[in-house]
Amino acid sequence: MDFTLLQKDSKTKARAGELKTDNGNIQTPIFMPVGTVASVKGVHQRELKDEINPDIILGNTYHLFLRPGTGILEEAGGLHKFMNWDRPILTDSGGYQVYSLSDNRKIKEEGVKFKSHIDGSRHVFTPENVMEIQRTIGADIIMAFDECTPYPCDYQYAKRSMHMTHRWLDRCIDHLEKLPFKYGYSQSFFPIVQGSTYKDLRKQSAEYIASVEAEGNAIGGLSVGEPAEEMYEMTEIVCDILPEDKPRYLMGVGTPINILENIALGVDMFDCVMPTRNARNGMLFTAHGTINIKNKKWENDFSPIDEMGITFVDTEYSKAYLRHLFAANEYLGKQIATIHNLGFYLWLVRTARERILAGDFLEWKTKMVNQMDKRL
Ligand code: PRF
Repeated sequence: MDFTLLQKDSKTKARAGELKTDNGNIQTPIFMPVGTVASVKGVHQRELKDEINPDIILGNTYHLFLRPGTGILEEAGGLHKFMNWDRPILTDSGGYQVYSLSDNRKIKEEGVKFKSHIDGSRHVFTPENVMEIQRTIGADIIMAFDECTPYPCDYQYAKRSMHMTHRWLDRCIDHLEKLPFKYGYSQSFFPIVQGSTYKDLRKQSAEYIASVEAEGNAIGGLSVGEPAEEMYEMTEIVCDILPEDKPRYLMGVGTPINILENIALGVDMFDCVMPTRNARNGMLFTAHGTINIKNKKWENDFSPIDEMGITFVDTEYSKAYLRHLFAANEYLGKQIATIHNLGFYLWLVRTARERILAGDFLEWKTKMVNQMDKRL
C-alpha cells in the first residue's frame, strides 16, 4: 500500500491524498459505506458502483465470522469474490461490535469471550485469531483488535484498557508476521488509538501507535456519546501526533457536519452506519439539512427528493412518493433513501477533496456546516 499526500490545506489541517492498494486506488478524504455482513444493506453492488461510486467499503469481522463463517469465505476465494466487489475493502476487527452487540462478553488480557447475538453460541476473540480471521476474509485493510471504551469512562479504567489495547497491538503484529497473504494481493494493517476523552491518555496512545510505524493509523473510542466538541478536541490532539505521511482513519464517525469538522483536523478516512441506518428510518441528509420523509408535511410535496440530483433517485422520485413508500412500509422506500444518503455522503467527501485541492476548503466547509445544521 502506498499513500501520497497531494495537498495540505493552508487554513485548516485538511489534506487531500491518494491511497493505492492492490485492488484499486482510494482518493482521500473518503467515506466508506458500511457493508457489515457482505452487503451494503439494500443496495446492489452495481448501483453501489455506478451511482454511489465509493473507492472502498467496509465489512465487519464479528459478523462475517459468525455468518457465513471463515470456511465459506475461504472457499469463495475471499470476501471480494464472495460478494462480487472488486474494489478495496476494509474490515473492522470486531473490537467494537463484540462490545456493542454480543451478550455476556468477558474481557480479559487473553482476549474477549462472548455469546453470539444470532444464536447464543460461545466464542473467543483474541488478537491472534482476529488476525487469522481477517487474513481469511481477505480485506485490503485490516484492523488491530482493540477495546473501545464506553462514554463516560473513569480514568483508571480508560488507562488500563488503553495499555491492554497496546499490548494486544503487539500481539497482533507478532502474529501477522507468521501469517502469509491468502489471495495473491497484500493486506495493510492499521493500529487503533484509544484513551477515551483524556488528553494525556490520547497523547500517550497516539505516540505508542505512531511508534509501530504501520501503513496507516486509526482513531477509535470516539463518537460513543461524548459531546462533539470533546470528540474534535481528541481528534486534534491525536492527528497532531500521528505521522503526516500515513492515512488517518476515524472509526464510526459520523454526521455530515462531524465529517467536515474532522477533515479540517486532518482525518482522511471515515465510516459510519448513519447514512444507511438512518435512511431505513426515513431520515435523509441533504446539503440544506436533514429531512424526516415520514413527516406529514411531505404528503403532497411533488418536488424531487433532492434538487441537487447527485444520484438518479434524487430527481426520478418525488418526496410525496418516497413518503408514501415509507407509510406503506415498502422495501423500495428504504432502498431509495439509502441510495440518496450514500450518494450525498460520497458527494460531500469528494467535494471536500476538490475544495482542498482548489484552496478554498475552509470557506466551503463553514458555509456547508451552517447550511446542514437544520431540520427541513
Ligand atoms: N474500535 C474499533 N471499531 C470501531 C471503534 C473502535 O473504537 C469505533 C468507535 N467509534 C467504531 N468502530 N475496532
